[in-house]
Amino acid sequence: MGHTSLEKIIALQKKTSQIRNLCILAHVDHGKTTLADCLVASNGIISSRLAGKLRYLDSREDEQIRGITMKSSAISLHCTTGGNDYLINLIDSPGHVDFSSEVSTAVRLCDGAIVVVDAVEGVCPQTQVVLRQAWLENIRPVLVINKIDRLIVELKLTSQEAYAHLQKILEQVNAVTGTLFTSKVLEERAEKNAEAQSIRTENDSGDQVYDWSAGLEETDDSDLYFSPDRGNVVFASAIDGWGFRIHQFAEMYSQKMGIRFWVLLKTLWGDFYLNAKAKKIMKGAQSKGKKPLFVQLVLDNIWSMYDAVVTTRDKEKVEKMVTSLGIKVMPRDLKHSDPKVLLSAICSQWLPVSQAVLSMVCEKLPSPAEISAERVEKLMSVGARRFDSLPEKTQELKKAFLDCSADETAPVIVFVSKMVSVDSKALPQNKQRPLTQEEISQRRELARQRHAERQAANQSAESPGSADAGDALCAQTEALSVKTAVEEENKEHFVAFARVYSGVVRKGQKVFVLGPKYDPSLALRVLPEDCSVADVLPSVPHMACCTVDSLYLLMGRELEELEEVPSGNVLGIGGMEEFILKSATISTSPACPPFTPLNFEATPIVRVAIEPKHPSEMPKLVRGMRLLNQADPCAEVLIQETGEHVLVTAGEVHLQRCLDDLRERFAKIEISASEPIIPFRETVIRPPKVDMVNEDLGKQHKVAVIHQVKDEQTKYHEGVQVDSTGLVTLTTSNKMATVRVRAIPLPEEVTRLLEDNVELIRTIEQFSLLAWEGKTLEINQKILENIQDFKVKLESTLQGHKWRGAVEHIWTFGPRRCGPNILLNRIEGYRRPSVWQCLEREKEIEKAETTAFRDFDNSIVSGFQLATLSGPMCEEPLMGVCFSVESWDMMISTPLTQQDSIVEESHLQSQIGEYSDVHVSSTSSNRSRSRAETAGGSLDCYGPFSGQLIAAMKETCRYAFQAKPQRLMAAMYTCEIMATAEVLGRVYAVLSKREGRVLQEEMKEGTDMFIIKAVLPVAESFGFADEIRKRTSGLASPQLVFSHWEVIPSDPCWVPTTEEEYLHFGEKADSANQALKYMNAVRRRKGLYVDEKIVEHGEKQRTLSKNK
Ligand SMILES: Nc1nc2c(ncn2[C@@H]2O[C@H](COP(=O)(O)OP(=O)(O)OP(=O)(O)O)[C@@H](O)[C@H]2O)c(=O)[nH]1
Ligand SMILES: [Mg+2]
Repeated sequence: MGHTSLEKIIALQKKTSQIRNLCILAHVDHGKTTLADCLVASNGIISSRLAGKLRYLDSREDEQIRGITMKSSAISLHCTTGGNDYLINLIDSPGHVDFSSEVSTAVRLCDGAIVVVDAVEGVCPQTQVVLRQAWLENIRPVLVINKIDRLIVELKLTSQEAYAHLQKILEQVNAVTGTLFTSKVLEERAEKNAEAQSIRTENDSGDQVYDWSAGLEETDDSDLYFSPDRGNVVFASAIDGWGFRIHQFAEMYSQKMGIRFWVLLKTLWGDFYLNAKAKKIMKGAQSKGKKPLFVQLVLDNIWSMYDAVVTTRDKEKVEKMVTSLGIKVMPRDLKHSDPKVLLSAICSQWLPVSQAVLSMVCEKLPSPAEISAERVEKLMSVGARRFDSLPEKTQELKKAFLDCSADETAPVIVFVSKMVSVDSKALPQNKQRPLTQEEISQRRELARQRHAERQAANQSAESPGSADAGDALCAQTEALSVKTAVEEENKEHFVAFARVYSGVVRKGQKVFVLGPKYDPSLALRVLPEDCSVADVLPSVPHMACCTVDSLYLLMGRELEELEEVPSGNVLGIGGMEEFILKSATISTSPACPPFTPLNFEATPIVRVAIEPKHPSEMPKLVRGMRLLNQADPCAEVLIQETGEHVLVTAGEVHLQRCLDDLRERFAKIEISASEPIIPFRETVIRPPKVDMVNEDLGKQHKVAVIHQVKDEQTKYHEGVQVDSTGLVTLTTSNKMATVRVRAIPLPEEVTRLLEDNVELIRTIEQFSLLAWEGKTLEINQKILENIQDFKVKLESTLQGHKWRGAVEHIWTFGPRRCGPNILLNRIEGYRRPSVWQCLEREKEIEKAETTAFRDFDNSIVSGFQLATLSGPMCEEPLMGVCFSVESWDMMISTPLTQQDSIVEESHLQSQIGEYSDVHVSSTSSNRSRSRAETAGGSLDCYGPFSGQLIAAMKETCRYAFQAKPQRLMAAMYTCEIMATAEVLGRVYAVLSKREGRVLQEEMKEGTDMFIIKAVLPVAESFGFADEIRKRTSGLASPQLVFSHWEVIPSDPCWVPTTEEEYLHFGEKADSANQALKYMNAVRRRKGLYVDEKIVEHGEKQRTLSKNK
């Protein structure tokens, strides 16, 4: 097929029903980019001989060198199937975990996905992740089982074995989708049941039995599963250029054998065989030991082709096959020394993979116009907000989404999922276009004229001097223009990677750019009714007006300029870098809500501090980092309090790419990056029952430890008391308030629960904060149920005497009001609105008690937030700690007795002198007095009272923390390593050297591979993948995914105390203490005091042997 013209694509862009927006998703290295190559080659953009070798969409140099994709890139293709023309907007995504955020940005813009699975490796961790991502975005997947050639050439399976193997893979993939589907149906079912129950409970008190499976039976799942007879599975070998659906074979054999097409289609995949005598298709191939139809009619053909071409290289047989298939093969391919060349020359004509995949895509994936109402609501309702709580005008836009109309009147809605930085050279306006025939002849004419003039001038040879001067002038102006061109080139250009959901975007059009935090209800209140972008408008937070500079068609490595793009298409928008940081919504209507944030699967966890080699280049670095932040969906750039510039990335490979980008593209300076900064968490645990040599610890010993703590503490602060149970009492500097706090370790399940529900906690806290101001937040019913669920789970895990009623008494969570630590209100008599008040909407929300305590409630919360943000061990955040406030007293002054009044200034009188302790349960008159006077207290020499309270609370928490056995927690990765039996030992050696722990080892069915699941501390992970690859000669390559935090068992503050411990560890106990090592490393990095002895013995060193 020839190169598709731009005009053709522009024409197709207008036919919404003939557009398919799709992405290719898979585990790393399963052949996405190779498959994309085949599809690209079908449009004549690259030669079909190079398809699979070029990896055209991997346009970055490092992508080519490393052989992995690092960013998603789009290309528009044209295809014809079933007599219709289609426009395919294809996005190739990376499979490496470090770049999974790029997958999220791609999936958002699509309606369908091609999921590629390697026929040998089967379903891998990332395959599951991408299937889940596709599911979460409500896009429809189709399956390509790739690399089938490996089954023949590498594993040397027979066609029958291969069939069994393929069946297993299909089952695995369907099992993953099945789990996603059932969990969703059950959820919906539960929702319905809950509604029904609330109605029923009013008139019926009998026991209800709910049939949970009922939902599954009712719901139609036929579209969901992959099955060759439904036409959503392609079997392929992208590298050899072939691929097919069973449709193709069914068609072929129905003509050949005279069996009806649909009968063949239903029986080609499955337990059916051909009874040659009876000329019938029968069931039960397996039990009767017959060859299934799929093996006989499909696989055997392919197997014998490979056998003839690759294995036996039987020329005659090949020629026979070629003629029987009616294919033309060039003589140079026939003679080529590499049989693979001949093979792909034959196969790509016999069963072209591009045709199989493209026809499946056009048939099975929805067009943009078929967007479901459910997906629209999901895209429009941000976080916890209920769709029907959005302003009316916003809800009306749902129709525009569903219509997907390209009418003049339709509002423009565009979503930008990421910003791509492009070289200015790649922009179409700066590119040299191939000249048309006319232009070429024009230029030739001009050159001829010029030449003739010059010759005429030379001949007359009047004044050679003046001609020189003219030349010099020319050279000068040329140099000038070159300079400006260079400057222009250095400027970084960003193109927004986007999709139009409604309306038509035009060049020069004015639009609103809405940031992710934009609130349409707020804007609609501020803006005049029916305003448009062209009007002069008051400023609204997170909204900007701008003009669309340029529109591009994304063509892999190239961009083509467009004048307008109608609804349903993927496009690039230029000139938005000033307005959009990473993602945004563009619309002509201010009622448009920002789209829900992208689902990012990867947690950025690897941090490094960055410095320019030459300090004077700091401004360039700052600018470079800003650009990097904009260009990468997942990288984070921070400036720490210490002034360090910190880059946070998803993993080692991602880090490397970001550093390369900074060096070569964004900052263009030499930079040096620190060793990765490894995050830790600090926690407390229950007092251990045994000591380091596994001896039982007596009570006495524990007391000794606590006394030790107490001794240390009294050195730091005079107002601190620690009792033997770890209850810390601290009084503010002005002696006006005293708090008593105890730190309690949270059970592990609770910590996990808190971590998993960060979003819910955020919503809960947001509700409480708004309620404090007297406002309410409309929360989605489903989220309310989740909150209720979360509460019930917390109650069931916080069991036992110590935790009685704890859930009701939760004051807040921290740090940042959503972390995995809890502040408990155990103050007798102090009642504050519960954090769960969002659940008690129907009941009247308790009126907040207006007392002094209420006024300073916030200070206690802030103190707790600060304490949990950085712990006393090495200023890392806390995790899994509960701070229980046992009492909180505020002292107020009573009028001074005469004999004590020596103070001149009257307003000071109220603060110095006799204080009486007013407990919380004091009378109301006392309370009001305390309010007035504590407010007066803000004038004392210790600074504002609320500030003192914050500091006091923070210190109390820190001491309370230190009064318990403290531990560090390390971040852990999980990894799955696939390795053959020979290299298994080496993989284990590397794992154990790096303190990894193997969780599971199993044999992959049908292969000789082992899958090892292991956990590994992040701190030990740098260089791990490389080391494994080296030690196993590249046979195993792990991917590391952040999984959880784990307590490091050794105590960093441990010193030997018992006799046995002295015996075992020696007086200094300087044998390796992993936790201490980590802690000191962090402290050193942060410039904190490190308790290390540099000189152990002051006396002069003796050389023992000589002195003897
Ligand atoms: N034997 C065989 N190898 C293949 C096939 N398709 C791709 N490969 C090889 O698999 C490797 C990975 O291919 P890519 O296309 O880069 O894989 P990818 O899925 O794009 O990888 P990422 O983008 O990094 O996730 C390359 O070495 C390809 O040559 C196939 O059908 N058969
Ligand atoms: Mg790739």
